[in-house]
Amino acid sequence: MKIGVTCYPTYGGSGAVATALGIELAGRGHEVHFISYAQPFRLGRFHERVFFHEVEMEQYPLFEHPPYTLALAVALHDAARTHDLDLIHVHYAIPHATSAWIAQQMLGDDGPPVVTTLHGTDITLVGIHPSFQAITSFSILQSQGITTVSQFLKDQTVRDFGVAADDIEVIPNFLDTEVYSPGKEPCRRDSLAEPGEKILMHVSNFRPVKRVGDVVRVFAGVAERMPARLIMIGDGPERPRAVEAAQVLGVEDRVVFLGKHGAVEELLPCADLFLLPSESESFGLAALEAMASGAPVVASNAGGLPEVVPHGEAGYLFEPGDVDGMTAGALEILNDPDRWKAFSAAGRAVAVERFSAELVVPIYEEYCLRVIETHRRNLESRVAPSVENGVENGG
Ligand code: GMT
Repeated sequence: MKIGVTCYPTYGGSGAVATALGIELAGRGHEVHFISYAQPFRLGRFHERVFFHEVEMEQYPLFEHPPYTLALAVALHDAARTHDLDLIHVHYAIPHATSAWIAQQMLGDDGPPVVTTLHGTDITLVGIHPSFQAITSFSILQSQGITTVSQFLKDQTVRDFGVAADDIEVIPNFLDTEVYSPGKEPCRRDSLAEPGEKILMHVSNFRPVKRVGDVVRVFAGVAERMPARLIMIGDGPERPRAVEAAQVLGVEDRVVFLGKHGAVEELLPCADLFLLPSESESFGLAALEAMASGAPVVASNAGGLPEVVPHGEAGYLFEPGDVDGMTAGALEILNDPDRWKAFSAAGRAVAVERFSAELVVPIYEEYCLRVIETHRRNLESRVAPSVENGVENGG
């Protein structure tokens, strides 16, 4: 296949998954063209059969907000024509599914089919907003293939966007379990914490939905009872709130804000516990990365997280905002070495047995091939009757 892939290139799970999938598919012999306004943050090295096309944005004094949706549509159209793409795969519906539909309209019957992978807030938060709902719903329904990263997200999409359940394939997120693995170098505990301190970790883009204030509050509860350090990885609008919470709770000397890191696999193996107390997560890729790295998880019992983190086996899930429950759960795991070992091993096993790239990438591959084939047959059957009619009429 020759696939055009569009995703958000910035720090976030949808861009991470899109990039990993593109690289994996290229490794399986497909040609992959990333099309976005910047190079995806995890597309660092050279990979055979992987190309990057930067969307050109023309500045013009009238454009207070340059129309990225249109510029992307033009870039997708150009890439489809120049590279004879078999498929356009967009990650995150807004505005990518819309741009893909516009490109398809411009290409006419020569255009490739579109697969839209829904990731989370494109459905649960931004997509549902009245200013976006109609166009999001329309654009998703125009796609020839629709996937969601969890059953939870599929149910939300069916409920709120009028998409038939049969038209949505649930394909979970995945990771390279060699890259994310316990004990991986170069993580050194002594570079992150004092000897004897437990290391708690959080990775996110610090948006309100992540409840980073709760991360700090849970940590403060733990730090009252044992020597501990919190490593905060990522950045975003709620960072000042997290800094303030650390100051108010008097733990600022034990909270380290590392900022954004593309290679979190280098840090996660040092975590004794991973915290993800989000308001909602359609999947929770960061929790999966932590589990694969051997860290037990304390997270919210929200969205798709229960599909990823087995409660009572690889971690504990509590209602969003239940800081006391999360603190008690964290202490239970950290105070009991046998439980910690069991949870760590179980999380690793879940990652390997249910979410490894070897298992999930072929599902994506097979699905994309199916969409291409169905689209081709649909086009043929649209052409065929008119040919027959022509013959009939001519006869
Ligand atoms: O939908 C978003 O909020 C953005 C997206 C991202 O790029 O970080 O996050 C979502 O997609 C990830 C990858 O599929 C999931 O692991 C996250 O759970 C999901 N975020 C939310 O649902 C809040």
